[in-house]
Amino acid sequence: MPKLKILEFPDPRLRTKATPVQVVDDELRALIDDMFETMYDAPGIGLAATQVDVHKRLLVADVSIDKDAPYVLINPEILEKDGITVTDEGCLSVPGFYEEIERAEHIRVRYLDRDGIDIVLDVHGLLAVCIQHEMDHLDGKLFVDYLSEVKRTRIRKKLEKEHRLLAEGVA
Ligand code: QAP
Ligand code: CO
Repeated sequence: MPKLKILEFPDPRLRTKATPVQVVDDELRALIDDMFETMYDAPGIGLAATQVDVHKRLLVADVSIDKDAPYVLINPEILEKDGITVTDEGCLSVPGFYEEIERAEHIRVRYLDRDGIDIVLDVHGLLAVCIQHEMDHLDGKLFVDYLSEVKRTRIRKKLEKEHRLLAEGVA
């Protein structure tokens, strides 16, 4: 069983703007481990702390096939972006829905790793897309915000109905 519960759209807590991490300590590393367990269990390729109702600027990602390339980004900042790429994106907080989203193809990102070491990394492809998606979560933004209001409303109503049925004990 994963330790953490993932908030689902349209939960208003997903709109919280996360605050910077002040210290990278063992307590934070325990949260990071729980986030990886929750992400791998789902299974997913990225998870932001916001999605587990912890409003700190922290995300985890692993886009590898073998699930052996974990990334932890604490207080991430994008220094540079270029190019455009379109990806069929999903989100653990919007289960069952996938849409094509445009993002930068390449980013240079600065962050602290799980040891609190300052890193600058050039990333492209799916990992770059995933980091941008997860960084949006830290600002209370979801991929559905890039869609038309009609599409977003349709997704919201379907998930609200699912949540209602689950609460009633159906399904
Ligand atoms: C973000 O999303 C991402 O609907 C991470 O039923 C996704 O890990 C960035 C998932 C794609 C770029 C491309 C979604 C699992 C996982 C679902 C995820 C679902 C089960 C989403
Ligand atoms: Co997401």
